[in-house]
Amino acid sequence: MAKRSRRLICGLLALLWFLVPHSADARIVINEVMGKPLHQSTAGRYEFIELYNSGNAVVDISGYILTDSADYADMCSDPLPTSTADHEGFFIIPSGTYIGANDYLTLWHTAIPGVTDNNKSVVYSGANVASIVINDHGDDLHILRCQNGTPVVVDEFVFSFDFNPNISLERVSADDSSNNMSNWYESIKFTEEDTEGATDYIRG
Ligand SMILES: [Ca+2]
Ligand SMILES: [Ca+2]
Repeated sequence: MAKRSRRLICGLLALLWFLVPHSADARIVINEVMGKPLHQSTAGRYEFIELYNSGNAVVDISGYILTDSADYADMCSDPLPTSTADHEGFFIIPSGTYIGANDYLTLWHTAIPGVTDNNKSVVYSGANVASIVINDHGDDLHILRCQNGTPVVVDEFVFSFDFNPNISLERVSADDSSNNMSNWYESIKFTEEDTEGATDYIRG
C-alpha cells in the first residue's frame, strides 16, 4: 500500500474515533445505593442500585455484569463461573437494556408492582449464582463489561458504611471518584416507613 494511502486511512480512522460515540468514553456510574431497606435488609429485598449515564449518548449496557463479589477476574469466561470464592452474587444485564444520555436506570433486588415494571428498572434475579445482597455495613459493588473475555470495570463502589434503615446513599458528583466517601450523602427520601407492598417508595 502506498504511504499516502496508509496516511489517509490512518487519518480517517482517527477522525472516526473522535466522531463516533464509543463505549470507552461513556460514563456510567453507580449513583445511588439502597443497602438496608426497612425490615428487609438481610434478605436483600427492596435493595436497589441506581446507575447514571452522565454522557451525551445512549449507552447499551446489555451484557454488563453487576456483582457484589471481589472475585470477578474470571467472570467473563465462558461458561460463567458457577460459584465465586467469596460466595457473593452476579447478574448479567439482559440484552436490550439501554441508559439514555443524562438518564438513569435502577437495578432492583425485588420486583415491586407499580415501581419496577418500567423500562428504567431491571430486577436482578435469575441468572446469578447467588442473590446479590448488599451488606448493611458496606460491600463491594462492581459494574463490569467484558472485553475479549476479560472484565473491564465500568464503575465500582467498594465501601464500608453502616446504613441507616431505609436511607440510601446518593452520589454527589458523577465526575468525582465512586470510592471517595465524601462523594456520597445519606438521602432522606426514604424515611417513610416501608410497607410490604413498598408502594410508598419515593424515587427522584
Ligand atoms: Ca442489606
Ligand atoms: Ca454482598
